[in-house]
Amino acid sequence: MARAWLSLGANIGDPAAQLVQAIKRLDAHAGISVTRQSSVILTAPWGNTDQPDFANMAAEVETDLEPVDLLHVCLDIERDMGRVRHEVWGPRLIDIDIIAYERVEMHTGRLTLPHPFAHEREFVLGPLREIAPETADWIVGIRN
Ligand code: PH2
Ligand code: MG
Ligand code: MG
Repeated sequence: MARAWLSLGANIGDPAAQLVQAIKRLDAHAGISVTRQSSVILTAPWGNTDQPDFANMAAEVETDLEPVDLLHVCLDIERDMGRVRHEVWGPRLIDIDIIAYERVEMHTGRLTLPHPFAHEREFVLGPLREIAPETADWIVGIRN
């Protein structure tokens, strides 16, 4: 079993309900158990600022999936929940990003761990600190 930390975000539809739905779907997967959840916070959009505020949260999972397989489950859940990719950093029904997987450091075309921008995004670090402060510190430490 490995521990991993996810960041979830949504800013169209019913963002808080979509976060709940995404957590349920993650936990329903045979290879994933959601073990901790942060509170949900409302955050101003980062990147493309001309879009609605986001609801963001973090979750800790235990999983027997390898990082890339966990990524595919996250992308499948996004797609099943109706997400259509229009633009980078644009509005979204649901976004599920892997922030860290154990203390794995990797960089491939499909996945960079820890998440390449986590250390500069308070909407990721704030919720993560709530449930896994040592992981948040580790990310900030290796990226600075
Ligand atoms: N996600 C983005 C781009 N900008 N801003 C906030 N506040 N929260 C997000 O989750 C977010 C964002 C791309 O994934
Ligand atoms: Mg994202
Ligand atoms: Mg994403």
